[in-house]
Amino acid sequence: MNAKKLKIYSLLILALTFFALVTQAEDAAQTTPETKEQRDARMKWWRDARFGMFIHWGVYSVPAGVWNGEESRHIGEWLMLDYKIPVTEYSALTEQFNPVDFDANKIVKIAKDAGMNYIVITAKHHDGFAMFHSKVTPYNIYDATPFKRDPLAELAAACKRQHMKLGFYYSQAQDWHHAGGAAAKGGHWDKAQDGDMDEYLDKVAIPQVKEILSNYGPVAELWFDTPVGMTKERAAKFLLLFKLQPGIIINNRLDSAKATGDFSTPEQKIPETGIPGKDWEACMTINSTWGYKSFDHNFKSTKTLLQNLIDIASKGGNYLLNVGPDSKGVIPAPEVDRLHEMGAWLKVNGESMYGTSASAFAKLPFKGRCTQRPGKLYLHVFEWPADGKLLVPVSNNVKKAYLLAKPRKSLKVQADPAGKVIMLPQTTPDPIATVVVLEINGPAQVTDEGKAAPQKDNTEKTAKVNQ
Ligand code: JFZ
Repeated sequence: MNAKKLKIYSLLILALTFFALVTQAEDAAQTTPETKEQRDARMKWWRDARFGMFIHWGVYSVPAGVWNGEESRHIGEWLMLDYKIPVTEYSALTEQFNPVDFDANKIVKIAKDAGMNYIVITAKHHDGFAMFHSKVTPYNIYDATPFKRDPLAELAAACKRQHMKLGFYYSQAQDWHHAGGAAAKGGHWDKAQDGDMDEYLDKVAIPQVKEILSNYGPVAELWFDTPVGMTKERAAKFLLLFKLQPGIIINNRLDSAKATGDFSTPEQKIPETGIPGKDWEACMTINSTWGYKSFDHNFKSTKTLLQNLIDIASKGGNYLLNVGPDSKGVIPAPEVDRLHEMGAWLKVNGESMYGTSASAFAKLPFKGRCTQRPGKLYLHVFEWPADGKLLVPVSNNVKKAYLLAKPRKSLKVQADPAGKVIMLPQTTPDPIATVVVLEINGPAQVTDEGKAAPQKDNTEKTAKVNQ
């Protein structure tokens, strides 16, 4: 062997060893389970964030819930399935979809103003229409509409500029446009939809998820949905993509067993006692639809929305509140107004929401909720007590008490066998929720008044039996 050959061989061996080491490291990265500390670090921003904006926006904003002159009673984004609209007929709506008033900076500002800390937008819903410039299929907002812009790219840029976290909703299994996509409730209604689901996943869903994880900067959260037919094997192919976004947070709707993901997704409801030991995010509509419906004016009041947020926070969850931009790309004014009012409350009272943990109490002797952080209890009073006294069921030593809106004015506190009684000002400071802060020493020592209802029912039953 001459010197030149030797050099080539040793270089080759060196290269092979390097390659082997790299692949080994990659395998290890995939298989090593995350430690609790690593998971806590990854989830930190999300747990602190508390409040996010869900955006359901797609070509369904054009018909806006109306088909053949009939007003759909179901959610707007399901119009294609509800009316079994043929694929070509529905696709033709794209010609009318020209959301020229879409302003990503404005939307991010609305979210910021509302006190929201992240945005999750539909990258593709069940109608199969991609709201981004996809190279995978021409059925996307850039190629198939006169708009010729990529709203997700614009939103990603605006989020970066305004320091807002951005996540994407992607309907991975249900797709009523592409062959092989699944359809819930009765299955396909158009031959164009028939095909092999695995082929659909390999050729459409997986490559598109790869696109949204590759081309839009940091992706904070991925929100999968309706995992029809999503076996463990099929879900596993998606899991491989997540290494494109280290730190990404995934909801629990990727596989049909809900075996993967970081958080649970109660929808349109707040679990009675939260979901103990789990991270969760309640997603809710602001009126009665996710996707825009021109005639849905059933907007929840600011009071309901804020009390929902407080209720969720008191149970340790996040609130993902939905807005539905119209076919011009604009969030309807009544929705913006409500978000603005929520933001005004949060500007004063945000300390009682962001980064706090669930209530110290199983029940409260007043109408309201509680959140806490070390050394502080936040009492959210929904109904101002007529006698001006607020009983907080703790036996701790109290450092001070005050309204979060007026931190410099201390309130008097009296000891009581049932806890501590805070003397409130006579007039109701905030008709929606007044936050009273009680600073205490050490963790809350809860009195019976704040513990789960004693077996009152049982006693009554026993009493009856004894009679
Ligand atoms: C899904 C979608 O079908 C709907 O259009 C919307 O995007 C919503 C956020 O999610 O609907 C669901 C999904 C899950 C349940 C109910 C409706 N669920 O688990 O009860």
